[in-house]
Amino acid sequence: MKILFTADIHIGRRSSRLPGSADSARHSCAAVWSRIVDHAIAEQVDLVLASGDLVDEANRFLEAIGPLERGLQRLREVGIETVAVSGNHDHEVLPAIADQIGEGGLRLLGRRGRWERYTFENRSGERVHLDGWSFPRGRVEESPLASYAPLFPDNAPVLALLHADVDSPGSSFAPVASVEMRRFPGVLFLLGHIHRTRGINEPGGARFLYAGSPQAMDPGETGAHGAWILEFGAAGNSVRHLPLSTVRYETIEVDIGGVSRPEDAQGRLHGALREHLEEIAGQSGPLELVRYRPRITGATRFPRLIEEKLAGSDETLEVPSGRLTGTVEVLHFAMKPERDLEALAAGVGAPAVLARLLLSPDNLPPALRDELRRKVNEIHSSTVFVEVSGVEVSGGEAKGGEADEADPAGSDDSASRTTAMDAELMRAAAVLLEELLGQKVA
Ligand SMILES: [Mn+2]
Repeated sequence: MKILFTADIHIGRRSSRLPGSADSARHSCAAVWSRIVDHAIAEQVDLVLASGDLVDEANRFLEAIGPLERGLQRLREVGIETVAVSGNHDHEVLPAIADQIGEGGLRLLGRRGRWERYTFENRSGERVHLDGWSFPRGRVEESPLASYAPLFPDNAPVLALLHADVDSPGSSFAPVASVEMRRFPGVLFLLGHIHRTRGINEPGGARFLYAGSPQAMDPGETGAHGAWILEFGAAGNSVRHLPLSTVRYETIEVDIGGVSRPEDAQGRLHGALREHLEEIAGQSGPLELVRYRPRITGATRFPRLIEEKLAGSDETLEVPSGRLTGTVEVLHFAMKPERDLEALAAGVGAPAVLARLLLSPDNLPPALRDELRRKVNEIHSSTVFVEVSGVEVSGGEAKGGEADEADPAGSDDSASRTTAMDAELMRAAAVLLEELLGQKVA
C-alpha cells in the first residue's frame, strides 16, 4: 500500500511575500498541487490523503475548483483515489467543492465534526482504515480526540486524518495534546495546520506526522517543504519526504569575527550563503529560490561600518549555485564589541554602563533598562522593527506554523517582543560603545 500524504496546500493564496520579479505563477499554491499530482502518478501510489486547508478561504471557490478538479481528474484516470478532511480555512469551501465534483473525485471524511471511517482496498487486496474528522466551522476550541473511538477489525493500518493544533493549549484550531494521541497506540495521525513539518518519533511515543505545507509561504516556515510518501506492507513500513516547494526560507548565522576590514564581511556573507546552498542542493527537488535571514554575529571593532557595508544586500545580493539562487530577505545584526567587557564594566562613565548592558541587560537598574527599552521601541516602532519582532514570534519552535493565526495578544508574543527589544538594545549598545571608545583614541 503506497500513499502520498499532504496538507495545507492553500490553493488560492496570493501573499507569497516574494520580491516582485519572483512572484510568478510557478510559485503559486495551485502550481504545487499540480506537482503533487505529477508525483502521485509517477510514484504509482494507491491513495492521495490531504489533511485540511487544501483551499485557502471560502471566497476562493471559483478560482480553486478548476485547478483542484483538473488534478483530481488526472488522479482518477489512473485509478488513484483522493481522500481529505477540511481544516479551519476550507471548512466551508471544501465540502462545497466535494459536492460539486462528486464522491468519485474527492472523498471528504468527517463532515460536521463527526469522525467517519472509510476502508480502502487496493488492487492487490491490501487494506487501510482511514478515520477522518473535518472542521465544522472556522474555530473549534475542543479536542476532536474526545469523541474518537477507533476500531481495529483486522491487522490493516489505521490512519487518522485530522487538521489540529498539537500541544498548543487554548488554541481555537482544534487543540490536541500529544499525550491524547498516545492513548491510541495503534493509530498513525496524519495532521495538517502547522506549515512546518514535524514528525513521527516524538519523545513519549505519540505517532503523528505534520505534512507541512508543500509550498513555503511565510518566512517563519523555514526548512524543506513538500509531501510524504508512506508505504505499508509485509516487508515493513516506510516514510519518505518528497521536496516540492520552489521557495525555501532559512535563518542562517554568519560569523564575521576576526575580519580585518569591514568590506571582508561581504565575502563572509556571500560565502555563508553559497555554502548553505551547496549543502541543500542534493535534496531540493524543484527548489529555485532560497530567501535568507542572516544573523550577523561575532566580535569586531567596527560594527557600524560592517552594518553599512552589508546594508542593501537584501536588494542587491544574489548567490547562484546550480539551479538555486540565494537572496537576502532581511539582515539581523548581533555583533559584539572586540573588547574586554568585564574590565570596561568595572570602570565608570558611559562605556562602563554600555559594557554592563552588553554583558547582560539584567545588570542595569530596572528603571534604566525599562527606559532604554522604551526608547528603543520608540525608535524602531517602524515596519523594520515589526519585522524583527515577527521573527521571534513566527520562528518559535513550538508554534513554527501559521504566523497569520498566532494569537497577537498572547503572553508569548509580549515575551518575544521583549527579547527582540533586548537584541536591538544590545546591537545599539555595541555600536555606541565602539563609537565612544573610537572617539577617545582619536
Ligand atoms: Mn489551518
